[in-house]
Amino acid sequence: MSVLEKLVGKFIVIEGLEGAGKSTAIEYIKSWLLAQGVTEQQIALTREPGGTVLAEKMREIVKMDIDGEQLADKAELLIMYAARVQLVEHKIKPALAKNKVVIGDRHNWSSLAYQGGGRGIDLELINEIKQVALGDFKADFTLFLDIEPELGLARARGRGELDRIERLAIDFFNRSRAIFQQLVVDEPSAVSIDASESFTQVEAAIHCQLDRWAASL
Ligand code: T5A
Repeated sequence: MSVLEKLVGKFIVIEGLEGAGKSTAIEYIKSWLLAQGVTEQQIALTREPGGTVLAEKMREIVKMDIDGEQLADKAELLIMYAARVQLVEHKIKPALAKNKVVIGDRHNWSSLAYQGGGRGIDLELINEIKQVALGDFKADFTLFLDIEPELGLARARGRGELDRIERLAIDFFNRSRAIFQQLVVDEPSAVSIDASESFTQVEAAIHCQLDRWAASL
């Protein structure tokens, strides 16, 4: 079977803190896929929360600030999963069934890191909700872009105003990062990339890890 045949129908996810360079990295993954012979039409991009009309509405809710009413932590968690089910059922699974390669800007790990590590919601509870929402559905390959929260937030700030989550204290992001770092150790089909490096170095590291993964398929 050729590399191209092995790649189709795969779900590749990029995870990491704010400003780690996930949107930028998606372009590197795309260029690597094109070099393997995957066509533009065979590539589907998604982002979380969001990616369908209804899931984008849910994204607006988690991003918005409302005077006098805070979004409860568990409400935030459940909205993340509601948006995720919507995306998986209406976009990701149908695309994979058509033998597309799906590149996800964030997926399940973000909930474990942010709502689990950051907000302090029990990870077992999150895994139970994940099981109800998605069953055993998971990424085929995860690239975790690891970055110091201070550097990531500085990059995100350079891009524009920070939103409700991005304005949280640095400790929140340190706790989230620790969960991401543990998840990547525990998951054989995941790798960590040093995202503090230059654009060129991050691109080379991503392409190298994708080559290794493809060779293992
Ligand atoms: N969330 C999400 C949860 O709490 N739980 C969940 O389950 C999920 C799914 C999503 C928010 O929701 C939270 C997490 C988030 O707070 P978002 O707008 O999608 O919000 O936020 P991010 O995914 O964090 O997107 P960002 O745009 O902030 O970060 P990216 O995509 O990682 O970074 P990118 O590529 O836009 O780069 C940021 C800046 O850095 C530069 C870029 O040019 C850009 O200006 N840059 C570099 N600069 C120097 N060197 C490099 N190597 C660089 N790479 C990029």
